[in-house]
Amino acid sequence: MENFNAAELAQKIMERIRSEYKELKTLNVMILGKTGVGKSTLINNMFSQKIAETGVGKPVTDTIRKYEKQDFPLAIYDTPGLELGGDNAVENLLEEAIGLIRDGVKSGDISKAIHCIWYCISTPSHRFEQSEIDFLKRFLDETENFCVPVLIVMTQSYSRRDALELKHEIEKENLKIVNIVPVLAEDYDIDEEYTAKAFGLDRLSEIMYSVIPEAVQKTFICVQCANIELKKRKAQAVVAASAAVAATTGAVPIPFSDAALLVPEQIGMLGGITVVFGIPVEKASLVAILSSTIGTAGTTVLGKTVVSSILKCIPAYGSAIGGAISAATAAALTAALGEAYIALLVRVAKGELKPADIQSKEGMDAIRRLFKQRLSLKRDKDGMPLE
Ligand SMILES: Nc1nc2c(ncn2[C@@H]2O[C@H](COP(=O)(O)OP(=O)(O)OP(=O)(O)O)[C@@H](O)[C@H]2O)c(=O)[nH]1
Ligand SMILES: [Mg+2]
Repeated sequence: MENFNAAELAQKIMERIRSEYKELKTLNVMILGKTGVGKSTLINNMFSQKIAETGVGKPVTDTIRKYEKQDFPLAIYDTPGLELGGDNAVENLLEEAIGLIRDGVKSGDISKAIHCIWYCISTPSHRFEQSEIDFLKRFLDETENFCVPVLIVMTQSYSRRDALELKHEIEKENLKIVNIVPVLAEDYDIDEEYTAKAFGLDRLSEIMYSVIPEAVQKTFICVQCANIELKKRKAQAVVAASAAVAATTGAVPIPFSDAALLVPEQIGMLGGITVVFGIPVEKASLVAILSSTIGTAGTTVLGKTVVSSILKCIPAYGSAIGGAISAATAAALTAALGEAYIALLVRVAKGELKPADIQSKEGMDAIRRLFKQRLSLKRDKDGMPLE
């Protein structure tokens, strides 16, 4: 039997993470809107890497700039400094934006296509100006055949009442768009005493997820940081799938000595969850996580002693009968590990814990506690919690 230890396992998970990242198709988002409406602010608060903060981006055309970061599967096509005054710039932008969308579709390559377009209108402007309506109508008419979803994002919506009024006004135009989403990307200080809280990015995320091509949905979940629930949901699906496979593996009760059969599935699961969260996790953190849960360095993960010591404290699973763990136990162990890891990464995603702190005593105690708590839940035969 292969004798895994935490360091080896962590290495395998790191490799898995790298290969999963490589497989992600780049998500391409185009963002249109007049200068100062908050396009850059929106981008920087929607995605986990501050892609539009540094540098000026690469000019793709006269009016369009492309922002991307190495090893981050996202490209933003931004239109900074745009004034919609009915001059040449508008004509240029229309032509260039439409050309870019057309070329992407024609290439037949999903990585080159534009997958979603945000048209930003600033709520405090109070008006949906005629020049903007004309621009948008032409743009929508000429891109209709390419079937790229267009969302209107109402930025800087610190007054919800104004946002609602403007939203009604936009709705009257019956534009061929997917949705109109009011947002406030960052908290806004109205005066010394009153601050309007950021809102709406989670909803924008949810809507965007539902309209982009399936081939880039996984990428979107990874790169967006505005909707942690979305990440959690996707990660839970990874856990459910892995637990189900573990249950099959254990359908014939697994002798302790063969419990490592579960390991490939658990490597895939931990790698998959890491990519969903899009958080840079170090190898040392993975070692800490594995050591605090299913095994310590040098011992066989899920080996006899580990399994029996884990199971001793869970009456529901009894002592592993006849020196073997059952299918349900295999599924439960796998699910508990996955769920504990998700709970930990949620804390990191919310900024309650730094990625580097996973290796600290606090991080290790947290994951141990989470794992134990998850193990104590009653579960069905596929490892899913009953309550
Ligand atoms: N507090 C707060 N400020 C915002 C928000 N959105 C935009 N701003 C502010 O509005 C100003 C313009 O925002 P940008 O994001 O630079 O606008 P832009 O559309 O990228 O502008 P250009 O790049 O010139 O086209 C900045 O001072 C932002 O800080 C928001 O949601 N909250
Ligand atoms: Mg900008």
